[in-house]
Amino acid sequence: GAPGWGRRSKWRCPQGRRGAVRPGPGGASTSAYQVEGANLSHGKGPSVQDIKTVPAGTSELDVCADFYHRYAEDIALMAEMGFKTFRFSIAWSRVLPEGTGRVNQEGIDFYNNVINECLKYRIEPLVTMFHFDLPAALEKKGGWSRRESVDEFVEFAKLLYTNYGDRVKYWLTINEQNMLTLVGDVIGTCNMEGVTNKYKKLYQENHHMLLAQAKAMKLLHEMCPGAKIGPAPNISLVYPATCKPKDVLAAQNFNAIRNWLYLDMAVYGRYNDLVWKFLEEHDAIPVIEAGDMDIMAQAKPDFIGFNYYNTATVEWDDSPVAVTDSEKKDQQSAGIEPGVYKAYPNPNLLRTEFGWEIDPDGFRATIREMYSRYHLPMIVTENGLGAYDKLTEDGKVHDDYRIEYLRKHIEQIKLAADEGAEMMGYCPWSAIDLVSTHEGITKRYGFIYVNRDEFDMKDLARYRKDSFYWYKKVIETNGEDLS
Ligand code: BGP
Repeated sequence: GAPGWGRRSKWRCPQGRRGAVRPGPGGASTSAYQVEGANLSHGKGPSVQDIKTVPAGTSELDVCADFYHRYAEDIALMAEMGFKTFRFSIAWSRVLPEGTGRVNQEGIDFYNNVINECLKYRIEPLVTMFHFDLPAALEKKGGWSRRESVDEFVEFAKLLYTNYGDRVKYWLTINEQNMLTLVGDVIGTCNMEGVTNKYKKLYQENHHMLLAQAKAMKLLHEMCPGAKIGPAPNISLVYPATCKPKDVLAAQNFNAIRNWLYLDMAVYGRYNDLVWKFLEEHDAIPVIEAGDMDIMAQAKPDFIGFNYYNTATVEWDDSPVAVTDSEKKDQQSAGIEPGVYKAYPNPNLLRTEFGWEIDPDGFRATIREMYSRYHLPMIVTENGLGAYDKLTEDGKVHDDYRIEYLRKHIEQIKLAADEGAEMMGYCPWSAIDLVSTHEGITKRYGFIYVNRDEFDMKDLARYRKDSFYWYKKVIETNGEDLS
């Protein structure tokens, strides 16, 4: 076979730094608003997640997994699994209740405690600065659509580097900025009241986020030499539905809009050409001030963090541009971007209980494509299976389906690493059960079961799932033993 194929897989440690995130599987992820609870107490201001109407049949965010009070117990369990890395996010409105200005010391102390607890076990904290939870006070002023949002994010970043930069060496800027732009309505971050051109609003917000990210990356390098930072988009390769040339063009269109826009900007500081054309056609070119593009060209990520759950498949689309609101709605729910692409259910893939396509080979294809475009070390910041786990009478959770999902995905990263991709690590979603973005806490992802139902908080006790013991062994053997 080709050179490299069939060699014993290895995970490469970028630049061989001392004290770097140790390569290989060995961590997992959470986000503040989904795991912490205590969302309106201990001095925390509301975020956009706390002012949204939660989807029918799903729980509020006041308890979640109660990580705010049980972080020490939870991190001890992560240490028992052998975690090398724990990815968590900082709730902006816990440290800055109004988004800017006044600091909530209790919030600062909470994350100090979380970080110190990780370090006690030699777990490397990998901190996401912003995971879907813009302070509500800023949203009320217009959120990311205002130019001021760039400076507000930089102020927040500076506060984090000042307080935690002595111990946190790995940072992620914005979780799934691409999903905020594409499906903000599902995540609960999208306010379209009175908006006539949604693209104009969304891509202006996007421009501000890109600029804020660039400034935050630059600031970290100035304030904390040696610390590493990267973006954390959700990257999934888009397949053409068939080998019809027009389907390939549609796949290129959606790849650009869904994936490359975000990484081309973060890595090369340039707008993707296909997206630029798309924005022109929709009268949605963002306002770009003098100097913006220079800042974005200068700021460089040290690595790419990315979330991967599944690939996407599209076909060519000839639909006419929708005129009425109901036509627009219909097109949106059918996954149609008129004249650009149309979603296509991939008949070759199995699905989870929640209807998500499962595609381990696509994981490898995605990694290959990213590495050939960007040549930066990569860390998987999310990947995992949401399911209705059941706790047995004797306190067990037999989640063999999750083990199988993770095994198949780890196999593919090992192959990708063997082909040359620099993989820094693997942090699946989620370390512990937490509230899903829109499907409640009964859609579970964790290695650790949290004993509560959607509305009955029970005792919130922690139980080790079968996947807990399995992952412990995977970490111990650095991904060699996946049985
Ligand atoms: C990602 C988000 C996470 C997480 C995960 C699972 O998009 O970054 O916050 O929730 O998806 O999605 P869901 O909770 O919808 O099942």
